[in-house]
Amino acid sequence: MRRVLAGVLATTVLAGLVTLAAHASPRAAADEPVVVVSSTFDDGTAQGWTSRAGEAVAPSTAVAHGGTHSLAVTGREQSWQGPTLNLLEKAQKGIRYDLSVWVRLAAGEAPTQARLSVERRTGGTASYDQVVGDTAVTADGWANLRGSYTLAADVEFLATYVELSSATASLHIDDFSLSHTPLPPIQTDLPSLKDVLADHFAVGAAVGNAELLNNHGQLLAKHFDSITPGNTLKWDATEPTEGAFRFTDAEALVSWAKANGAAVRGHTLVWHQQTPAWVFKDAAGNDMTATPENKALLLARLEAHIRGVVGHFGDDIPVWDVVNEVIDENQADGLRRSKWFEITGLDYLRTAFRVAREVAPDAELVINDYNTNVPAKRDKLHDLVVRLRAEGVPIDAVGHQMHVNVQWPSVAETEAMLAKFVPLGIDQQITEMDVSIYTDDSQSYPTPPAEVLLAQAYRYRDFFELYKKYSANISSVTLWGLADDNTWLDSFPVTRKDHPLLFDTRLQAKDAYWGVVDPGRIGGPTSTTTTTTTTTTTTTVPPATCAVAYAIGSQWQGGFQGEVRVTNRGNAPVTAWTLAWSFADGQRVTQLWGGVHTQTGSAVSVRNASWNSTIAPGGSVSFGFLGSWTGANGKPTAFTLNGVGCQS
Ligand code: 9MR
Repeated sequence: MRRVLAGVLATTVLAGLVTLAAHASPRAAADEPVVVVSSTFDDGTAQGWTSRAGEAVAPSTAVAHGGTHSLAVTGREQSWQGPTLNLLEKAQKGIRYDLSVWVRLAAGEAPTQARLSVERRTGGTASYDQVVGDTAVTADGWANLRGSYTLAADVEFLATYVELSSATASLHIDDFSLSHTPLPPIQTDLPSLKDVLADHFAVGAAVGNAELLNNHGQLLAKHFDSITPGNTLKWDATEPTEGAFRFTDAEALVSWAKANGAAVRGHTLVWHQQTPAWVFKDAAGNDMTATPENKALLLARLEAHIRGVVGHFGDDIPVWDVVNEVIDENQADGLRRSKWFEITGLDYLRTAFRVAREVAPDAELVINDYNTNVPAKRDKLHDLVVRLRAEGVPIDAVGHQMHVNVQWPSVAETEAMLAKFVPLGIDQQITEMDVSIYTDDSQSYPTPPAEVLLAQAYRYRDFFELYKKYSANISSVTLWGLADDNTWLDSFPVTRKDHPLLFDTRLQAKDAYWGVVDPGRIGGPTSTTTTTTTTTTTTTVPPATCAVAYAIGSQWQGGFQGEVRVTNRGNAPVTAWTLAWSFADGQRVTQLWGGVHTQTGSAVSVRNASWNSTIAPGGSVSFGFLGSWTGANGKPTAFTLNGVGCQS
């Protein structure tokens, strides 16, 4: 099974509720968790939980994590058997849910491992998405399985379930919860990365299909003009069994890209990971050894795979990571000892590029690798590219993954990496960049320290400055993820929350974003993850030289989104501003972007963010906020800018 989302996110564990909450409202207030399902079994029923296939589930008082009951599961005969709950009417597409369940083995059972997964079916085809991977469980205590899941497809069946590595062990589960925390709107008033970088190179993000939807999709569309499917074009996703191609997920991404004017980077045709076992079985079904027959069979499979995948998408995918991670600088010849290499030598590389060029003559063909800044690896990659191109192998570009961190590598070493390939006259692409906040495996921050996030912002600034310097040689820069809510670094090299991207877990711009867009704004108060105080100097404006437009963008039970535009009608710039008003109906601002707010009673005061402190004559600034209300939600009618009344 493929891991869909890493799950080390803060989940609100809610115990004690028995009821199934009504359908989650996407208009619930941002940042307050909404519990969609809570199963405590304390009413002595199974609360909708059933067995997957014939095993018995029943409320039990033998053990309980909280309250009086758990759910006992007995009579299992297969490892995949276990308790399951139908979520079809409960979970919505495009919402990131937090799932949590407590698991304990029945008395006397030997320790084993438990997993939490989701089964979904579309058009009769089942997919199994793992939410929480193997977790040690015993009969002596409760283990918590907790992770996140976003449904990205239309489904006719949706259920979560717990399974064990042991085929027969009996178990208990308790205090299951399915909840989600609504996201604030994305910041629409920020410069788009793709506009800021338009003169230099395309800017991309690697995504899963869940990130094409709702707020994630809006953020992706606003900032990126290239997208890379993180997993859906890999061999295990596209040809899980020989000749049976599956393109549904990748097709959804390609359609989205077309509709939103983004290019697609195809990733990846040949890799030593995420390749199904059948690829390396010989004609008799045994593991291949290096024989001429097996070499011919493997190359034929490779050719069929590339014809199937590249041929399917044709012009819709104009660039392919044809081969991924084939260099091992610790080998004298620099070549990774993968199954591909062991059985075919260099011929898998020759075949892959030749066939890709035949099937997609106009596509750009890339050799992609990580740690290409490391001099030994860089040089081995360089020499391989030179050698193969001399033979006529059609390699058009070198992909530098750039999985880096806040300290490593140096900009100088990275520049040497780019410079090394310039004499080849070959295109270069940054294909998988992220900047981990960690510099060794022992670190783990419950909350990322402000100084580390600042250091990260300066790293982004420095790397993007370098890329711009080489922009004649670099056609695209792709980040390996959209926002910090979903990054492979949450589970690599150890499990801990990382924050390696430009947008935070609530999809708001980080200082890292400003590092790319406008380094002068690093450390400004718009950042949601650092606290920096700005000193404001007040410029007094003459009377009635401002105009304020206050609008309620949307309103729902108890909450609303406000949008405010302040225009300078005077002849002099306003170099720092504070806008004040009073709410008549007891409303409260709960979150604000594009400024810094305080509220005392009904009096609201919003001062500028660091980056919008100046309002030119005739110019305006905007900010938005989320608010709460009860009873009435009248619009304020009187505003002051720096203490002076405005038109409204
Ligand atoms: O982001 C991908 C993650 O979801 C997979 O679990 C992982 C392991 O196969 O692969 C990740 O992407 C990798 C990419 O395809 C190649 N370079 C390294 C990336 C991070 O592991």
